[in-house]
Amino acid sequence: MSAVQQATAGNGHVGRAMRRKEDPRLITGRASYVDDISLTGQLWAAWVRSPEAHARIVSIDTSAAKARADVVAVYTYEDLDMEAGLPMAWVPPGVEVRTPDHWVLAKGEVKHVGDPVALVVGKDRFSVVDAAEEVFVEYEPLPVVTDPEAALEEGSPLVHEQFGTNKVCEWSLGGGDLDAGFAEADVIVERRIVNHRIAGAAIEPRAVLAEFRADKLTVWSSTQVPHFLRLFLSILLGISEERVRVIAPEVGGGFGSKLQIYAEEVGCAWASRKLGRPVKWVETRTEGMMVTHHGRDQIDRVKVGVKRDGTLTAFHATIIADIGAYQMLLTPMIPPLSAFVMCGVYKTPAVKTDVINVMTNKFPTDAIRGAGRPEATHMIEVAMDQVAAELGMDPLELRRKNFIPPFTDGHETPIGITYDSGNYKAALDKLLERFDVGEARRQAEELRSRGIYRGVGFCTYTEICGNAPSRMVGPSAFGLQGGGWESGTVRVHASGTATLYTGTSPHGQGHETGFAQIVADRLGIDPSNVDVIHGDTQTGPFGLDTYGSRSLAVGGEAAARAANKVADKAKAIVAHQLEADPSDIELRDGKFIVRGSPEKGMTLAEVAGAAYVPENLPEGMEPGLDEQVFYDPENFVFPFGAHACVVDVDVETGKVEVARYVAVDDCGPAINPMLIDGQVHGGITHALGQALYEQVVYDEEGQLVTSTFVDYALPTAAEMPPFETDRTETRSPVNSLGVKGVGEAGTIAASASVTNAVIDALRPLGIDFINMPLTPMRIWQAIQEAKGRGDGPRATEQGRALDEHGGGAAGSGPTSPTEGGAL
Ligand code: MCN
Repeated sequence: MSAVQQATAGNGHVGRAMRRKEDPRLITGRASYVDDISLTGQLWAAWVRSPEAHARIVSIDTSAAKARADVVAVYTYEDLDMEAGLPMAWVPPGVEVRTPDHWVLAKGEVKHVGDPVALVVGKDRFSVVDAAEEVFVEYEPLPVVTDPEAALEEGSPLVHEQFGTNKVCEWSLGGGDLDAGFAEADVIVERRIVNHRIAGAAIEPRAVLAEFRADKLTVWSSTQVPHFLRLFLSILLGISEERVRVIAPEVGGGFGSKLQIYAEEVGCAWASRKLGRPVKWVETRTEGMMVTHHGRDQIDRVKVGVKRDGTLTAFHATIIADIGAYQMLLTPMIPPLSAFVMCGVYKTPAVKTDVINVMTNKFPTDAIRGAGRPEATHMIEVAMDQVAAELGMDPLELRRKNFIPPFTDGHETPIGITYDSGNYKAALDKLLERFDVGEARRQAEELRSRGIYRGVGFCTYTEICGNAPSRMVGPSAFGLQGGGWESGTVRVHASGTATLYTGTSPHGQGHETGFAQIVADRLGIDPSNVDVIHGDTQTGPFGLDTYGSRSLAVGGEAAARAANKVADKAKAIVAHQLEADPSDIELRDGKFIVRGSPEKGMTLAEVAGAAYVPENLPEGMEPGLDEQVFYDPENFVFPFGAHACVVDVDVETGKVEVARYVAVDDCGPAINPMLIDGQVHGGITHALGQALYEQVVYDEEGQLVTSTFVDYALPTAAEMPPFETDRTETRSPVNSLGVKGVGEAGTIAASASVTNAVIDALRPLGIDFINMPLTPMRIWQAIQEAKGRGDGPRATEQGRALDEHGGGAAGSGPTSPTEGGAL
């Protein structure tokens, strides 16, 4: 029986748009976040943070703070008895990565605004903050560098003097003959594409509560990676791993920003052991903007070679990544992740990515939703529209001409990455069934005659997720100091209900529902009778947590395999009890039956009864109904899709409104279409937020300008258009579920489609290219500059090529105060 048949044979829960099991407690306020937990004798932590972006610490006077009755202790670097600083987990073979020490409290110098200088622990949440203000630090300011290109220049201020350079490392991945590809090209298009710095901005701020009691450390943290955190707490604090327990209770979003080992987590655990009392810290929003890792921040140069007929011949991307002042868990590894999908969905014969990681006096970057793939897709897909305009070709025609033809069992790209399965044409065809591009273009023309500048943009993408095959990412291959497997344990209780322990750690994705559907179908029970336990290192086996849209393709598959093992044992028990052959037992309508005799069968409850009251089990069979699987995939999975965006640009104010957004994504067979829709909605919102509103801005002195949600313009539901979503379903050959990830897909596709739409709207005004963020100010300035050049409204080549195409309805968007960078 195939995996699909097996999945549906139970009760057909897989594929159903079931409502999320976790939602009732979340929406009725009964869920428990870290800040909801308090312990007897609990103390509070506050951090004294550097107001300077780069300075030598001349002196720290803690006496006034220590003298306060409400303060229990004040610590500086000298008090820390830790052998090592915060971890960085990427050591690529053959590449030197300059990695500075990154202590929990600054040692001698501060390197960015917010660098922690002292830790104050006291009795009360608020007075400890007052006490932190009574720690007096004298700084000797040092020269600051915030521009990554300037940081690479000879004579630039150095973030870490000892390296003699701000360059962290150079890393490349390519394949095919790039020189020949460009020599063969009739047209070469080059663009400097800025992918600006953004924040994760989860609604629940980070929080940690640490308790060291009876030689055991328990840490509650708002983290995506409880298993990693336990390992590193054990290493950094020298506490044997079995005596460290990390619990990620309810986590209110992470978007990559909680895939980290933070100073505050290690510092609170350390202080709790030192003081013998629980220590708690809850981030303020300003701290969140300042010292929770950022993402993107790249200057990308793309060079595309193409023949006059639209055949791509070569693609070269050079990434200058501003990774900030230190290297956190995966910081220098994120820009290289772009390289894995730099071929996009196209047959381009020669593709190369060169990455230069650069340090500046800003907070470090690391994984934010998509982590490298939104940047790559933005480069490729914005460049495709630029190429189309240069050739006077319909951008969709250009894409179709270069699509990799459909494949079901592997396509090797010139860079040596093998995509699992793909049908890019089918996704685009489905998009165009829902989105009448001719009509959209006609409407745009008509609106333009009334002074409304409407643009239509597309993105066809693939991405890489489901990380990861350990042999492909591990220490001797890509250099990640870890594996990519996942664990799943299915425990059937005596009454016939089940618990799944998963090593993934969801923080909004809905695993409790989707994973329950998978297990339920394999055991013939209802998903409401499958409890999914996650985020507690003590309850289940070691796991590798949630990020990189890996959970379903790796953790869901582990759960499925564990449930299959339970089902196999159940079948053996049923066969024995009913005197049939195990191969004749099948699961149908919630019962393990003898094939052809539906009246002869046992429910899971009956099987569990037999397994736990083992007077009649097959010879040699152990009692119990409990199975565990560690699953390491053979390959990554490569979701894909096609998105269309319609925008209206107000040329008087520069404000962009997204009028329509249509997304067709392919993440293999849906486990739960409602979960997928939620993920796609959130993902698109994330990218529209980056493209139109959000930007982390530092001034030239390295001061953070955007430290609140007043300055950092996070979109709300009110700014988003109604999303129209659809799917194609192309099975992945990698796992038995056939599934691919979807948690980041929307974010990966949407910044390019909206940028292309805005450029399409602005072309008649003489603007052929503009970088994100597409804020009113930036667009207005571009329009004024075009006017200054004397570029009046005009029909572009691209406009003419698309004359037969057309539009949608109107939406809305906020103005954003954030600006920065040149066009
Ligand atoms: N799914 C499905 N059928 C498929 C594919 C996926 O039903 N064929 C469901 C899965 O069962 C799961 C959800 O879609 O419930 C996402 O699955 P997957 O793509 O495996 O992604 P992960 O669960 O690993 O989530 C990680 C991903 C990342 S990397 C970021 S960042 C992100 C995201 O998910 N952060 C989020 N989605 C988020 N959603 C919320 N609410 N909050 C965040 O912080």
